[in-house]
Amino acid sequence: MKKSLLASLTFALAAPLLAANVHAQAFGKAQDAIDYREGAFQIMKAHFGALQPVVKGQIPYDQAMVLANVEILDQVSKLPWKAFGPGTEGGDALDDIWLDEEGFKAAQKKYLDSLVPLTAAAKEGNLDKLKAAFVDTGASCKACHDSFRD
Ligand code: ASC
Repeated sequence: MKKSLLASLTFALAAPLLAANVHAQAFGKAQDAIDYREGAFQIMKAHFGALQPVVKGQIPYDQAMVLANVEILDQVSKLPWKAFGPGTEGGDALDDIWLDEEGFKAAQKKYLDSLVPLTAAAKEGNLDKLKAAFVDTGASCKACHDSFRD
């Protein structure tokens, strides 16, 4: 009993250090984290941007093309956030990301939530819904950039 309590306490104290260690392993240097998140954002930009001529009616609507882009956007959108760990300030990131963690989390959530109707519209093949969802996702990108990107 005493031994297991000690073990639990040791684990409770060590867990944050283990988590920090996992983070350090994922990104050996701060610049690796910056490169990783910027790479993810570039991919997101390319696949969100691919929808723009569709919603503007500049190219014919092609459901398979839209869905392929939205699915990549959806997957890659999971990636950049863990690369904003402590000590990874830099790039275009404003310090407010680390000073206002809750605000940054809320902005991430707003963006990720906006992908749900975007994905639904892409799957349904509904261009009107796609247009509306595209505007909402773009607004959430811009809102986060206005607050947290230089
Ligand atoms: C894009 C892109 C962004 C957003 C933003 C929307 O295509 O690269 O950062 O849309 O401009 O307002």
